[in-house]
Amino acid sequence: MTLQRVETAAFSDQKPGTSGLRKAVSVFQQPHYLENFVQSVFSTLGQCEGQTLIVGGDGRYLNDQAIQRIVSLAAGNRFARVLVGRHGILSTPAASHLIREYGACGGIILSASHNPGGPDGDFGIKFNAANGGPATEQMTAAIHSASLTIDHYWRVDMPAMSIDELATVQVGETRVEVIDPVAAYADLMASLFNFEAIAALLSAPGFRMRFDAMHAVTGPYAIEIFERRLGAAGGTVINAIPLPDFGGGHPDPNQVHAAGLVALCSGDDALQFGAASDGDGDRNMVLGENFYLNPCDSLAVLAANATLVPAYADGIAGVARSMPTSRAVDRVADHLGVPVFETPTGWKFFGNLLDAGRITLCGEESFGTGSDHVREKDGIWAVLFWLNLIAAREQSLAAIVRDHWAQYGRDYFTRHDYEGIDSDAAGTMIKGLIDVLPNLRGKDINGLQIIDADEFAYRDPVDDSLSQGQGVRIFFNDGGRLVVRLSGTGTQGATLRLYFDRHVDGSGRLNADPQQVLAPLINAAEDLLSIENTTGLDTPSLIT
Ligand code: VG1
Ligand code: CO
Repeated sequence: MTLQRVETAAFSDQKPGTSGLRKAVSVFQQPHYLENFVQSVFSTLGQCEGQTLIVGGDGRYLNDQAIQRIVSLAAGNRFARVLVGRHGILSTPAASHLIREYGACGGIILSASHNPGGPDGDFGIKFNAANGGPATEQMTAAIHSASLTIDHYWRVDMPAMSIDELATVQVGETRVEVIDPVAAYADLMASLFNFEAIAALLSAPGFRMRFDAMHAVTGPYAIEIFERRLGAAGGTVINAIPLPDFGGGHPDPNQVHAAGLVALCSGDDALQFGAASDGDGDRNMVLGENFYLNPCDSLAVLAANATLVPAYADGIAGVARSMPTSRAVDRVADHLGVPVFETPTGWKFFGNLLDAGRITLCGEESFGTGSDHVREKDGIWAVLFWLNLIAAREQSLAAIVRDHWAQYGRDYFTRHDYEGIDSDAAGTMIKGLIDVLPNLRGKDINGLQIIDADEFAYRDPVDDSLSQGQGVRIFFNDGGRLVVRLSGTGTQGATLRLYFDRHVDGSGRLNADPQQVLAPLINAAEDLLSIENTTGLDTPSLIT
């Protein structure tokens, strides 16, 4: 095995988005494309000698090959130790945990998360730093600038190694260990939740649940945790085998892409509990019997009930939510007398707050919830949290949420996505909106009045860094809010995201359809943005 210096030319399109570098598989198949980016990560880290690196992915197409190439690059950059998940598998939260557990300087997670996989789908590379969390904005910018000037990378010429059995192999100066991807994570979960109470719930007559792994990474984790350790009946975990193309599906746990699970939780024979996760295991959708739980409400209810879970029995230090997430959790924080932080979209913005002990729980409207147990959102963790609450409160999921609304009121929320639209048209629309922001205050639209409008900027209270241009917020006189931003995770054209929320207090209408309650705001958005004209779409591609 020899150390090689390989000459290369920079690519101009390796700027990471909201969550890593995400591109069509064909883009990653260009010679040197993957190597350039990974070397840019290692060069940004600086000193790799003597360090430990964690590597794994969600099992999608290219995962195996990419792991071989990353091991060879890690050896070329003289890492002391590389830990690889068996079969190349590591969920995003499990990788975050391993980085922390092994004192690694970081980890590479191969995933395009909820984007479809397969040869015609997407691939992605995320780098998480030593705290276990996504690289900060500053580090991401440094990686991008390294990718623009790279002219060589280092690798060790090695035969393909087997990653299907636990083993240790020496590659140059680097010890490569294939490890169990599930065990440490399952142990962590057992240390946080009341497994005895959850096991009793799962075996109680009249409680039936399914966990839909969507043929993505959580299958092996869910089988170990729900079926083996908690004793749920065989078959509780469905679509449990990770497949390179996710069985042709779209591993995004929402009402549209997990429609099969929604059907199982609907009707006369509905299950009492359903849950799903995404490609890389960091998202969650949780359903009750004939009851859809909005992720914004989920975060609020978890915060309000946290002390019922052993890990949070002493209370929570604070909470954070991404800006587009509804303000439901803010009401809980006020009630508890703990701080609430509003951050830009993307988990990287929670890391400093978690590291500094300023928050314990955080979440995003995009089916992401998490805590200080790792530095990523965590799908299975959220499901266990809910099961723990249902067991502790001896109430159904719907009853818990309805009690919550009765106390705090309900923050009706919906997100409308317009996918695959023309990037230039989308950019022009957003720019046009930003230009008129100063004139919007006081304007009447469709029976509503705008009381405030701004472009969201965030100053990190820990390191004082400033992140600007993080989406437009428009506040209305009925307490409603419209948020407008473009997605940073798509790979084709642009995706316009519109987020609507409005609070109704506890004595008001609590069980209405969010689309109806929010219709005045939705109509105001059409008036303000001429969405149909700009996007060419007369209805959203996706409504959550
Ligand atoms: C989306 C979500 C965001 C989430 C990100 C990564 O980003 O809106 O809340 O953090 O995906 O999630 P964007 O820029 O497309 O809106 V995942 O599960 O891809 O790691
Ligand atoms: Co994900």
